Amino acid sequence: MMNTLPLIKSFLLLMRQPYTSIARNVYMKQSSQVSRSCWIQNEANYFTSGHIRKYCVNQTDAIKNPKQQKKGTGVKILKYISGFVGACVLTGISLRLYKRLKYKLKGLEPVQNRHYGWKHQAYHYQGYILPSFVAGAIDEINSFEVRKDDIWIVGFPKSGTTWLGEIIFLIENGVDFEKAKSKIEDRFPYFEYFYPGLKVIENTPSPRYMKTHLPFSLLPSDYKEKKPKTFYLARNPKDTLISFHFFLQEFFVQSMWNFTMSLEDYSQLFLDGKVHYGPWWKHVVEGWEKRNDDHVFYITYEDMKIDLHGSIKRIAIFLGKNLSSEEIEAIASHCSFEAMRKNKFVNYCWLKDAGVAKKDAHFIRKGQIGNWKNHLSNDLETKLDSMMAINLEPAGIKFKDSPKTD
Ligand code: PPS
Repeated sequence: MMNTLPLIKSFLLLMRQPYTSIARNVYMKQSSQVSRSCWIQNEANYFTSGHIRKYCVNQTDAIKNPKQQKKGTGVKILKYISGFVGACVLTGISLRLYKRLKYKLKGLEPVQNRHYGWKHQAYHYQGYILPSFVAGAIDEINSFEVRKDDIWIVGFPKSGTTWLGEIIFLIENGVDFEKAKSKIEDRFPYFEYFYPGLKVIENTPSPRYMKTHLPFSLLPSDYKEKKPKTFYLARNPKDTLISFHFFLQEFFVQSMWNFTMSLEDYSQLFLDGKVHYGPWWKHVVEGWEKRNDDHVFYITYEDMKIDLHGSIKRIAIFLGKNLSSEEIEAIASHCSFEAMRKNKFVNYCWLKDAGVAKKDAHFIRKGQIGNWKNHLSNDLETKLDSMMAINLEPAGIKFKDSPKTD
């Protein structure tokens, strides 16, 4: 060991600070107390830096006083821990800032709203509010390869997209109910959702069916060129709002976003255009403006509710299929509210089994026109009417009322 001493010393001189303490510890373990003490004194002469000198003197004291040494080790451990924690915090902050900058460059601005909390952020993007999982996939969405023979449903959340999806799927698949015996999210996926995901949809053989809650202006850039057959589905805002509020309260609550907002607060958020995929009116006006495009079929929840058979027939004609009255009847009966509510392939009951939704929740909940009348105050009703008067009337958009009220 004695032969290696000069080597260690030269090494220490060369490397100065970072490796000093490591080499010192190796040495300390292997030499006697006296020689250690002498060596440390010598070493103090070598190192002129104030920091090292202080360290060496401390070490000498520590040898003389083992209690002090123990205390010193404790302080050292604390220093390492606080250094580690500090580094983690700094890394976290840097990553957050990096993400923010990256998003900013893409035109995504986080929504400053206490209701969204820090876990479940929403982002402003080209005039809309997007949930964070959509914001995170914005590049993949933009570059998604659309095919001419795709069939799309575009509609604000809770407009009846699952219902319309089941109708289209049956029309497209020869009214074969056996083919409809698998989960709807696999047969008619939610385009921008993380299940099954854009990659899976991209690799699905044609014809592909997909539904999206994105407005027309945010569809993949390829969409405008390919012009696949698209259904735009709209629903009156009052029922949409009530349905959305129930959905957020009863589904996905435990895992993602502990949604506790009152209907009053949520309605205000809706009126401010700040719910996910909002502003609702902007979304609907965009859909309405496309209604005369050859590849677009504009339909409302109310149309389907008031005349399901007639709606199925019109949908089939748009898809280029000629259905017999028996086939229309069979689809209407399979897609009635009662039948769909019981159908495990479309009612998302597996979300309850997975513990994601409340046990007594129903995705296919009321299925009515005018259910809002049981929930909205007069004040909110007036505010929603005025929102429609300002934003929909100039475009000439109207929603049919319920033939019978609750
Ligand atoms: S989501 O989460 O955005 O995909 O929801 P979406 O499927 O678009 O809309 C859900 C609402 O559609 C109602 N629904 C039906 N109504 C009548 N008949 C049938 N067959 C039907 N299927 C679904 C569903 O009940 C939701 O509306 P509310 O008002 O909550 O009942």
